[in-house]
Amino acid sequence: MCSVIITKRVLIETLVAKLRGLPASAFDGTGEIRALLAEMPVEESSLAPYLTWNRQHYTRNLIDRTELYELMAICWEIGQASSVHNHRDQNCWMAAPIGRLRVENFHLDFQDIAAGTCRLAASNTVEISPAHPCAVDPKDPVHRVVNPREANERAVSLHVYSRPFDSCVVYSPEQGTCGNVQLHYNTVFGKPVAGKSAS
Ligand code: 2CO
Ligand code: FE2
Repeated sequence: MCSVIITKRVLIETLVAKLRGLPASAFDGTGEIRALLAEMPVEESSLAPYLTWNRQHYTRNLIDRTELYELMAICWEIGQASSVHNHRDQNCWMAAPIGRLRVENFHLDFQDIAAGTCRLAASNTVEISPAHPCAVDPKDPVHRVVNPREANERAVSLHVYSRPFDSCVVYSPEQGTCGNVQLHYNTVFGKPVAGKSAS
């Protein structure tokens, strides 16, 4: 006999209400929010106000932001990927309510941000799907996210960052270079941000 576990999907508003009700301590480790995202996969249609697409770059769409956390939907066209980057020592959880994404983790041997130099090597790879959210490892947080061309479908990931951050360090493993970059939203609470093209 085999059994299949089917988890009922929730509206994004339900996840937001749950996150807003959590104490600060819930965001300290990675276990609690990861379990929450696995228990509460989000219903695709409730994300409609937050889905914008750009052929040049993945889009960042803010859904909720408090002092403790920010929640965004990131929309990935087929084949799009992020740079290799960190999260400014903030915790991060990712779920993929639409499509499947590959998280490629890197181990940072050394970095000198002022000099713009670093050395890092690929470590492991994790797939995120509706049933399998993941947390970035706070001890080894450098990664990139890829919507593989072979998957041949758009993907949407939900990101919880605690606390919010608006810049990160981007690395080139091949060239051994790194530097700060500013992060921008394409939409905020469902409304386009001036100067950020999306469709
Ligand atoms: N951290 C990147 C961003 O916020 C997306 S890659 O997944 O964590 O733009
Ligand atoms: Fe990231």
